[in-house]
Amino acid sequence: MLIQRYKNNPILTKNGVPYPVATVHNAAVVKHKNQYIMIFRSHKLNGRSILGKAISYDGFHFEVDREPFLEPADSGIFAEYEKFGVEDPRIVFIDGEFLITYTAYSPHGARIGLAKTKNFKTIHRFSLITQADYRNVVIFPEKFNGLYARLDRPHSDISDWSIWISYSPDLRFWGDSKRIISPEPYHWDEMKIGPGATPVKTSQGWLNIYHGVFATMSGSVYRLGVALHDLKDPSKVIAVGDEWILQPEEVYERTGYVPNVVFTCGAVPEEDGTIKIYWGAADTVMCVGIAKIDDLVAHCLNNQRPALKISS
Ligand code: M1P
Repeated sequence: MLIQRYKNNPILTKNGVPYPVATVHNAAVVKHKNQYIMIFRSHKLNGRSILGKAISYDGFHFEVDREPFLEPADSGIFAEYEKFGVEDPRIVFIDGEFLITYTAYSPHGARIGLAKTKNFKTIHRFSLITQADYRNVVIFPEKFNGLYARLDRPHSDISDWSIWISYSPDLRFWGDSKRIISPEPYHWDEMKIGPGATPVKTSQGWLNIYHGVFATMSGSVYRLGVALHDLKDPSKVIAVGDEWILQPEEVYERTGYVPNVVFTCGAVPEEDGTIKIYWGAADTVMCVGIAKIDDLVAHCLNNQRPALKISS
């Protein structure tokens, strides 16, 4: 098995949150100095989402702040586009600060907000960096030829729901967009795919842990897979692993608010060559598992499929 589930999963549930919430899921996690900082999504009891913060010293036991970390804005441009909630955060450390991308959900659709923090005590909303409808924006922790780069997943009624790349000189204006990985017909991710964790630098390429969705007669199944991107030009996909690396199997992944979902927004590489992969299970609780980075890279390289489907 590529990913060893932590024996005491789930690591965080609504019972660990000191304010009323129905779920704890789809969390970004980053390691900074000796702390693991988790920013997680929760449904409030009215069904709309907010973000909370939790801290850990071992990556497994998390203690949640007394108050939410980010709630929908109540004034200005962000208020208009966050009316239905803030969801699915990702964190990257670059240029001496943490960037948090999150879904800003409103009657106008799903957009991506970018907020900045230096210390996870104060947070500053910077810009809405997509129009509707986008989800799942992860920013690379390095620049390429002086430009920030991101992976994202636009929604479209015409094109399949694929992973795209875009670039920016200033984090506000993004362009040179290109579709680089598509869902594969009648594979585990044929319905849609989306970037998951912030890409992890390895000696053989950027490791992209993403989610893929398959529609069944009893609803969609969310699984995780991996792809490898060129270290100097991440728009070049070196390999996409043909098989998933994690699927819903445990009770806490198969039952809950949305059954049969494993969904990652963050992974933490460790100095010993392992990686802690965090995932929301059934949109209800948070889990973690450990993999070897080399195994995930080999999984991409040894059983590949084309990044873009042949017919597209
Ligand atoms: O319910 C499963 C997931 O559905 C959406 O993800 P996506 O649009 O990428 O398929 C999101 O609402 C996500 O938060 C949720 O976990």
